[in-house]
Amino acid sequence: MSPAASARPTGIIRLTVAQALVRFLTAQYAERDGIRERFIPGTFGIFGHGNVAGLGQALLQNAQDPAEGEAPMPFHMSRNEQNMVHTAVAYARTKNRLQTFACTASIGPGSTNMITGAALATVDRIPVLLLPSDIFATRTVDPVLQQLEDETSGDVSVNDAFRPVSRYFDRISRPEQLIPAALQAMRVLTDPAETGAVTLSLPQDVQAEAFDWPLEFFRERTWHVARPVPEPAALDRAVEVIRSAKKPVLIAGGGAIYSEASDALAAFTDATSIPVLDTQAGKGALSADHPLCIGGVGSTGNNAANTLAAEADVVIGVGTRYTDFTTASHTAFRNADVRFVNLNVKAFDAAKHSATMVVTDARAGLDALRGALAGAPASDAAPGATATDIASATGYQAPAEHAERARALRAEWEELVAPCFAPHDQELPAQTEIFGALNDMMGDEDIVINAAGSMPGDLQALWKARSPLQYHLEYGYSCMGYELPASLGAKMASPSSEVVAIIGDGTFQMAPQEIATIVAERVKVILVILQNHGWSSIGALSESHGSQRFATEYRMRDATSGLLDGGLVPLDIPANIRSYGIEVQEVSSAADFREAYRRAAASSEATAIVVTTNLYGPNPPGNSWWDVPVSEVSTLDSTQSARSVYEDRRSPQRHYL
Ligand SMILES: Cc1ncc(C[n+]2csc(CCOP(=O)(O)OP(=O)(O)O)c2C)c(N)n1
Ligand SMILES: [Mg+2]
Repeated sequence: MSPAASARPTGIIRLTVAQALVRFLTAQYAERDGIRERFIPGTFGIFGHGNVAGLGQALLQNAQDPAEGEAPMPFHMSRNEQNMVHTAVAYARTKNRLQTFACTASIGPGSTNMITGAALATVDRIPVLLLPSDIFATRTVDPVLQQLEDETSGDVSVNDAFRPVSRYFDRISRPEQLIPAALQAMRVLTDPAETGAVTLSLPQDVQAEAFDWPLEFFRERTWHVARPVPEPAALDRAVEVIRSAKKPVLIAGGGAIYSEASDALAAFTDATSIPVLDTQAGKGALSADHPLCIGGVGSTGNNAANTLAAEADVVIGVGTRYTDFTTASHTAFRNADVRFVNLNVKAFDAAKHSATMVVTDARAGLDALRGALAGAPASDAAPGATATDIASATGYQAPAEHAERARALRAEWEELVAPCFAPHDQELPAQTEIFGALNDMMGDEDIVINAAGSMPGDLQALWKARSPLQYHLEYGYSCMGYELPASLGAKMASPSSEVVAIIGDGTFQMAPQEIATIVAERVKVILVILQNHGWSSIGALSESHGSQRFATEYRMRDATSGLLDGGLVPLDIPANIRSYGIEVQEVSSAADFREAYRRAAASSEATAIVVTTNLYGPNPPGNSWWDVPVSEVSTLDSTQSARSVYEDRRSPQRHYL
């Protein structure tokens, strides 16, 4: 140990801010249900002049000459700052938010590259600790390389752009500010209601500045991740609404998964026979094998779930934010008298749609609600209760015909979509055939990752998730480029799972470079790239909205038309992937894909499968809608007719008051 870092008898240690931060982070633990883990077991980063001699030095010192008792802080080099945040998010999500990574970036573009990742984490309610570097606190040398100067305010830097996308933001302008900031950062990261991106902005001079720190700052700390229980009165109100329901549904969102509520949800469903619909984040909370797991609801949902949603008189939302995809842009719930009961750890979400709010951890809330619904309401115990009252006092169950109808609707849907998995009479496979093969071949504890394009819709409609781990769809921010770096994070979090990232060709072009990190880290993932030479999703959207698939295929600028409607752009994705040093299999049929997947699964190294698919699907049939406004006036016939369809489709749109 170097003399500079040795503890003084007075309980003071002299360290730089960066050294102190690293040491602090190595001593933070999160605990839930008696399981306690290092909260930040590693750091991802890219160095530049903003952090190389500050945090970079501190991480080196941690690796080479740690203080007595200081735990290691493994360091991982990334290739792009946005990607490293996505890796951290996927890791944290796979760990049900009980662990995450820190991400350090240089000042200016290195830091602002993390803003998209920060927004994604905050939208998805996933913890990630961001450590962007900032301009000199002393301002002596201003403007430093990459500094944006604000002539009206000396304390503004580009890092202020992190504020609206972070759940907690602090700029450490003096060393001692690190103490309250680091403690608050940990509080927010480990609070299920508040969590998201937490940003500690670190001026490059302050990172390297020394300070006498009280040793107590570095003692091991355990942050208890709360499972708030429902307030009894709120539970009573929820019970009253649910007891009146004749056609109830429950919507499971991501919160049900992060709180590990699957057993509680299955017990609740068994006790009440209330059909369970799911969101992109919540699929798998109840296993697809459960007879009352009806599947995806909303714009990309299935007809069975959407029919039940349309008829529902009571909707119980568990851990859902109710995005427009879940509500089909406020057209999913059509019963005039529909009421909502929302179980959510975050009051903000619990309050949505004028709901009867139950602010609670999903698991604790479902257990409490099941208990409360099983018992007799006080009124029924009153003397003189009728036989019907007494019968209803034996516990709430959805009417038998409702549960029966849910099962029948699900069977009907399964029959309707069966052809999606069968080889089509066309040259190239539909991507749904590939998804069918994957769903068949992947184990329950394997992980499929996707985020954007036409794939999330097809997956939401078709995928059968048999564990809460399996279906990893980032559909809060739906960020193209999440999938590939996310596969690294998910695999690091769950090494025994086969991790498959499904990546559109457009998406691939957003973030291919992280393959280099996957290779360097020797992490085995399977990349499945669906090559359809364009944006199938946006093309279909464009066509259905009167814009004729304008500029949604990757084509050369044509010399005659002057438009991007020439031949296909000769991008060789397999060659591109091979250049990173990994093996690629190229296939163009579902049968060959199965063979390729078997080989990829058997390999001990990361490999890719590039599948050429049909840009035009076909996609699963669906009866739902998504609000994407069409131009109100236009000289184009296609737009005018799309506008009249639009007006018709949005007519059922309503507030739930
Ligand atoms: C970062 C980002 N930019 C833009 C979009 C809008 N967008 C959604 S899907 C899509 C096209 C995706 O293309 P591809 O990955 O090839 O998938 P496909 O639509 O062909 O299935 C675009 C541009 C987005 N979701 N994320
Ligand atoms: Mg594509």
